[in-house]
Amino acid sequence: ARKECKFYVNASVKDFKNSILWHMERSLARATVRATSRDWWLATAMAVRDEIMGRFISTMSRQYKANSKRVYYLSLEYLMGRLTEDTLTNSGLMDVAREALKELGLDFDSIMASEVDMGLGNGGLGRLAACFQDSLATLDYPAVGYGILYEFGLFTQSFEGGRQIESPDNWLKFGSPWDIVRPEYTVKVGIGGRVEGVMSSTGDWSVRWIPEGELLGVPWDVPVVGYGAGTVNFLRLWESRATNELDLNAFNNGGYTQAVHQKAMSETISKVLYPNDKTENGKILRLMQQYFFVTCSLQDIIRRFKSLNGENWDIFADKVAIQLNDTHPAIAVPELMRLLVDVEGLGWDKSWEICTHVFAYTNHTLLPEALEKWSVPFFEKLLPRHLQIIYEINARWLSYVESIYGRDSDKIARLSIIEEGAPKMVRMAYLSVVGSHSVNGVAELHSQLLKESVLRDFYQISPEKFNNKTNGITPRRWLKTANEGLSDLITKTLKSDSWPKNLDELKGLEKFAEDSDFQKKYMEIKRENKAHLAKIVKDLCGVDLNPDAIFDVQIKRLHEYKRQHLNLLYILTLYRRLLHNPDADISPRAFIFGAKAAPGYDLAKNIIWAINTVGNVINNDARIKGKLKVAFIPNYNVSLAMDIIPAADVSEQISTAGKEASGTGNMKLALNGAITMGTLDGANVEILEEVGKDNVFIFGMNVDEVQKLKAEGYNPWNVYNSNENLKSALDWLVSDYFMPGNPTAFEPLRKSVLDWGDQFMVCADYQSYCDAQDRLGEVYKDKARWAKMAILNTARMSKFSSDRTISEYADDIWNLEKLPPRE
Ligand code: 26W
Repeated sequence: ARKECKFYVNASVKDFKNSILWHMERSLARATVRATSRDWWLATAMAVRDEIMGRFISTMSRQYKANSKRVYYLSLEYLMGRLTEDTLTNSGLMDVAREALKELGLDFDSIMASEVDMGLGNGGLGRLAACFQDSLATLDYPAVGYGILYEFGLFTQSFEGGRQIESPDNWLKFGSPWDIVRPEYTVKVGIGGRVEGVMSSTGDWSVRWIPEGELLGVPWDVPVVGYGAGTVNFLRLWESRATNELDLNAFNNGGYTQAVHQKAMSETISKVLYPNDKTENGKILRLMQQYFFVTCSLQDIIRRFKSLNGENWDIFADKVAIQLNDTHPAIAVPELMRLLVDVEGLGWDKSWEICTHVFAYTNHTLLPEALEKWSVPFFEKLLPRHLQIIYEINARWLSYVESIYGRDSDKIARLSIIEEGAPKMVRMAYLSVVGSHSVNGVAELHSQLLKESVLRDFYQISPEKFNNKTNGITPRRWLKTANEGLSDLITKTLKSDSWPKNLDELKGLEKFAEDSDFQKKYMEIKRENKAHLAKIVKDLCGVDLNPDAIFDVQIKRLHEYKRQHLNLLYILTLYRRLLHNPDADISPRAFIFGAKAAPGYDLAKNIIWAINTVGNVINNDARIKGKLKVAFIPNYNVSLAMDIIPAADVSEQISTAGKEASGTGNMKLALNGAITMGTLDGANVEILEEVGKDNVFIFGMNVDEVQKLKAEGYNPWNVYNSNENLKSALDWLVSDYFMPGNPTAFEPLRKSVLDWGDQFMVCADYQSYCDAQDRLGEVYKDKARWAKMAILNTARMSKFSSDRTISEYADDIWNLEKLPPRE
């Protein structure tokens, strides 16, 4: 049965236990009697690390010797979560580690819980990057993920009086056993200054950037162990440091404080992850972060290329593929041009040819406010040479446009990389499209809409660039590690343990969907997971959840387009119904939320406050006999997701159609047997295709209907005035029933869906949503039917393995070969 994993690490429990004890003494200088949970976790992590280092080194030397093409994934975010448990799963050491800790008299789960999440991302985009690293290594693709080693990850969320409070996530305070520093690969980064023309020895004029300041990028590597441990790739995360030269100069001139200040400034660059997951706020430090990690990564790529291939630039694109994770690394296009033209001395045309063969761009959002633009004056100040290069790219691009359409000034203005205005802006998405050979969206619907809306003019000129790569998730973390109970049942039922690497095997569960014995086992595991989550919720929220209630889960960033407030309106409607008739025969429900709001996003914060406040009243209302509960779990992150997802019955995916590019939580939840309550948006459309219409609840307007209603002139007041339940729910929210003495507290929420035009059509979809929720409540009463639906969801999710997604990227975009270890 271990056939698929012939490279699994072999260690005996006895050796592993000794290794933990060895590290406790030699690495941590701790007597076991005094060791804390964290010490035990650290010693365990070090013991695992020892076992995989050999694989890490042999993967690197194998890839080096083969001089194989590599893909370099450039992402400003990696939302990795905890690393130890996942590494245990993938290396095959999970059982050994469990047993070893047990023999030491320790509880595995609580020891593992001592690890702080590596939360270097906001949400979907960062988590996708993490799932992709897992699949790349599992499939034996040569790959490096480049990013920033933020000292502070996404803020920690807590609630005070139901309102969100942010505090810094000092995750690296005590270091991490998974980060390996590589000072020998430190690179220099210029900033500011001016551009100069210089005469070369052959008499040619060339241009040079004379930066005003310089700092250093120091790489930290995080090993990425593939499932089966045949391949161990790595993430290379850059930390910014001040250069010593700079310090010394200022010091000699008597400017000690100035020198220290400079140093602090340089080290600020990698200090903190920006917590906005949609609206770009145009902070110059963020542009500096983008440039910093891009130049470090490109210099590293070029160093590696040259060490193997010298100056044979003709084969650069045969050895290097670079994926741009959204526009955040788009500055890579002019930076690679600068490195090739100014530093390596290649001609413009040749350099441009290389660029467009190497780069590919993934778009993750259609929301106009999330499309990055940087002001030209910023560029002038920070990256004067890059601005010149961007102008040159644009001039050549627009003359090409003109060669197609003639002097159509409207067309030219629409296609220009530079947006006219005061100030002028650089459109990073356009720069990415022009500089890449591939542009992809992240679900079928999203890719289609990209071609029809934001990138329409570009699609008309270069249709061959455009393609779709529907997102995926790694089944190792999101099923095997997160849901052990279900994983064991699957392995026993299929009589195979290779499904984590070959998720299509799950289809084999279909024939058990109506088997009452299997249903019973499947639902028992779900119930155990719910009981486990109920404990966590009790602990974190003080709310008692009944494991027999429907666990209805909405976990994702808080955003108006995701419509957590639509969910709240249904909760209010149900609550009112129960107050009118406390004996109503409804399936008891627990609504569970997890969501962080961007610190500056006032309406999102108002929605959090409203859910907490309404929830508090409901949870303490004895009249409804515990039939309704609301829990908002604070500080939603990857680790909490791993506890919540296996316990979910219902997955809320209720964005306004056309707004959610894909979603990936929808995939994780369905894989774990939660039934989707969703709109026809993003990957929900494809989930419906896979599971069939009987195994999902679809409601609301589709994209065409949304567009049509907008065009006709949508007025939420008309819905409000004609829908008694909606009117009551919205009015109730601003009465003093929920907020005695402060009835206007949730006025912003109410206004957003009435006075301010209801941009996300909450009112328009309200009735359809309530109807679907009521239907779901009825279906849940039929236990066998529900079990069948849940099982079929698990059985039919194999399309959404990130292994499938990564194989498609490798074949269609990167032209990348696997490099497996020899048997
Ligand atoms: C500039 C500020 C900013 C920061 C992050 C703008 C946009 C972003 C991301 C693109 C937001 C994001 O995470 N998008 C999500 O990407 C997921 C992975 O493809 C998709 O599943 C989600 O639908 C999409 O919202």
